[in-house]
Amino acid sequence: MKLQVEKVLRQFDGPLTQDLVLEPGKFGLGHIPAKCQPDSTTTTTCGFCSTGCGLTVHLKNGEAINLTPSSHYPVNLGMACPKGWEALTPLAGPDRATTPLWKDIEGVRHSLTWEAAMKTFTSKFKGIQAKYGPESVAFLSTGQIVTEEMAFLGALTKFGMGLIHGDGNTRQCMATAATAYKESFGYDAPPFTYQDFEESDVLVFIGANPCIAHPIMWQRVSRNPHCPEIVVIDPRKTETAMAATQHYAIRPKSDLVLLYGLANRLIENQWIDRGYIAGHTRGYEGFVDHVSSFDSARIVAECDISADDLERLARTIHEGRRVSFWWTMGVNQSHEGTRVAQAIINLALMTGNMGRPGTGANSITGQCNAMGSRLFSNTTNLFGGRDFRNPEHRQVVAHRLGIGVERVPDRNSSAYDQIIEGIDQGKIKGLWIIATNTAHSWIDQNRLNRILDKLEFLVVQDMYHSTETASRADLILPAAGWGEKEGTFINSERRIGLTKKIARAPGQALSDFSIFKLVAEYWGVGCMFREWDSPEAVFQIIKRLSIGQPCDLSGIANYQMLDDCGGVQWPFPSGSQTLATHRRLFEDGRYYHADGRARFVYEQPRSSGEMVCSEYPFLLLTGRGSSAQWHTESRTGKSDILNKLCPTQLWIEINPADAIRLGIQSGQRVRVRSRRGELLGVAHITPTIAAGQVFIPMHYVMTNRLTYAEVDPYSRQPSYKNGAVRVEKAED
Ligand SMILES: Nc1nc2c(c(=O)[nH]1)N[C@H]1C(S)=C(S)[C@@H](COP(=O)(O)OP(=O)(O)OC[C@H]3O[C@@H](n4cnc5c(=O)[nH]c(N)nc54)[C@H](O)[C@@H]3O)O[C@H]1N2
Ligand SMILES: Nc1nc2c(c(=O)[nH]1)N[C@H]1C(S)=C(S)[C@@H](COP(=O)(O)OP(=O)(O)OC[C@H]3O[C@@H](n4cnc5c(=O)[nH]c(N)nc54)[C@H](O)[C@@H]3O)O[C@H]1N2
Ligand code: SF4
Ligand SMILES: [Mo]
Repeated sequence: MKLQVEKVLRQFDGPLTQDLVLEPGKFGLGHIPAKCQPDSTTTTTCGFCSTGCGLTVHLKNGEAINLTPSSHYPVNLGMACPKGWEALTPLAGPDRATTPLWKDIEGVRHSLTWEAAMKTFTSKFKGIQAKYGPESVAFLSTGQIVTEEMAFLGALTKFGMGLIHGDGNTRQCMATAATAYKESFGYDAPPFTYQDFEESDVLVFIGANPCIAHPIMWQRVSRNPHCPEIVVIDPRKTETAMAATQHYAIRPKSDLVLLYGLANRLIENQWIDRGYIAGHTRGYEGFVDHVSSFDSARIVAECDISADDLERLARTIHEGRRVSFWWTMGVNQSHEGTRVAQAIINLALMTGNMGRPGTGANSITGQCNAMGSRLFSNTTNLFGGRDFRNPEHRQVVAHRLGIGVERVPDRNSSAYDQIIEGIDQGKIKGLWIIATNTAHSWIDQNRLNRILDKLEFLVVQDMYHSTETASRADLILPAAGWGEKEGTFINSERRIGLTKKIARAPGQALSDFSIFKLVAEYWGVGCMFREWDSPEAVFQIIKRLSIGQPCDLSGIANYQMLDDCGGVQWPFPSGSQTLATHRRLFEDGRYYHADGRARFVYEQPRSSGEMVCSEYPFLLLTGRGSSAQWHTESRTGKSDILNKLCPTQLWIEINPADAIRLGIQSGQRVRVRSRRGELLGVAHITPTIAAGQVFIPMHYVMTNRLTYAEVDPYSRQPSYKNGAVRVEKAED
């Protein structure tokens, strides 16, 4: 063990050496050297959104000096959004964490060596576990590190350190879609390929604003040669809604009623595909009964849409030969999001819009590796989409990893919100946060911060020491970021893409992979991870874990193959004969339930726990503000160029009628209050937001002071796009 620790430290204590860069197969450095000649280029995959664009990296002396979009990558076909073009800039941020940092009792930070940091990490967490039990330490991770790192973290914590509870920020984002797919299809399987954007003749976007959040997917829509009908269902007249052919500005959170009403119209008009329903689904008769009470009058009353518009929408779906349904956070982030997602799936099933080009019930993912997190982070599912509670699944995983099956927990982790509650109740005392900025992005922030204060020991592993969460940490572990390490991401269309080391991390920052390796050694479980010696070695382990699962990717030989093929979509089991550039699921109409049939899943709509009232008369929507801003802005905020592409101050979108009533003018300071907190921002008066609603982008730290903490009961995903607020002119 000693030898291993020294090896890791020797490699990363201090700046990287040329030797190290050229030494293949060690901690993220394996793939570059052959191609990394001075003044050469290489390719990589973007580390912001789930589109997963290919980028061409221009290198000088082996280091990136510039980026351009790759013209041959099947995802983006030569295009990139501003974040992709600017992806190198955040690496040079002045607030990069360059050594481990320890906060003393006066709150003063001190640099530590890695060795001291690891000793502190293990002694503190082990001490907490000894005092309060193994479950008193938990972790929160991310959809933004490579799959190999996620898998390492999941195996290390759950099989090595004895943790039960660890969740990811994908809970804030994709949990609803994952839950919906599992129940409906029998597995968490987004079925589409990006070519479907170009092959549909009707595209229906529900709670999705791809012009801002997935601009290159939107570019693919723009390339559609079939003059498609583009339908947007979003309470706001977003950039995407403006570009659509039909926009339905429904009442927020009325989606479930609308979609059941739509299903009812399709049934009443006999605009359904009986053959598909009979051949490939189960539960249709009950669904027909269920939606029968959702008549037009009810839809008009509850959704703010006219009967004519409802009929037009139903007819558009009926007349489309290739209809695709796309949803994102306007659906997932809702108190009943799982059922809304399934209502979308039901529409695709009942109209036979599955498995053919240009069709599908398609959830667009968010972060660059949301799909990797869903399948291989070992948080909500056991590796490969398996179930912790299933003894056979535990046995398979233990066997393939060569560990005792008793090391595999037989319980699911608490979800993110339950981990936070666990801290509040004093059950969780130690928390390790990796690559997510909880203190900014979690819902009902003032309460969250009060709860985080109860922790005995908080470790934050981040690229920057200045994030809202890192600022609260007892120990900061400095992490290398995208571009400073290698591994794979899985994008929205299930494509596994390679990302490479094209820059050196500053100071003593280490890749998350190397940090996990160090933790394993210092925790005393290094011997369990001997085979986990480089990202590519872990990729081979992941392949092994995937065998026999729908996400089987064992046919991908190695990283070189990913590089040569422009990424590979799962499934790709070993022995696969051909590798098509674009593949969709369910072409044979067989789903992953034992009987091969998809399920109709439905339930009565419910009200949210917070409604507008006379004291808080506005409904608050939050979401992405601009294509130049990424989440909590720890990365994009470093770029002068990106900062010029968006307003610098928190802006509040208010309808003109409301503004007149409140005496507010554009550019004036406005105070927004909820039952949980308040913020100040600048009024942006625009008819794109309906009267009685306000929209505030999520990128500003104050936004989540206002949000109302309610989760979908099945996915436990927070409902970020709902809550009652009061708006008033702020005194100067
Ligand atoms: N530039 C940029 N791009 C990003 C990100 C980023 O931070 N910045 N983040 C990435 C991530 S992780 C994610 S998850 C995606 C999110 O991508 P999107 O989900 O497309 O973005 P949002 O703005 O969060 O929400 C989409 C829309 O939902 C609408 N909405 C709100 N409530 C309702 C409702 O009740 N019903 C319906 N039908 N619609 C509603 C909002 O008005 C909003 O326009 O973006 C990804 N891409
Ligand atoms: N009000 C409101 N809140 C929301 C949402 C909303 O729509 N409205 N959307 C939610 C959604 S969908 C999401 S996905 C979340 C996102 O919320 P977060 O995950 O909190 O947002 P990020 O800013 O992406 O945080 C990632 C952190 O990881 C760090 N980091 C980046 N790369 C690396 C790396 O390689 N290693 C390590 N160790 N650190 C790294 C970054 O510096 C940053 O601090 O926000 C959620 N919060
Ligand atoms: S669309 Fe997403 S993946 Fe493509 S360049 Fe922009 S941020 Fe990167
Ligand atoms: Mo997300």
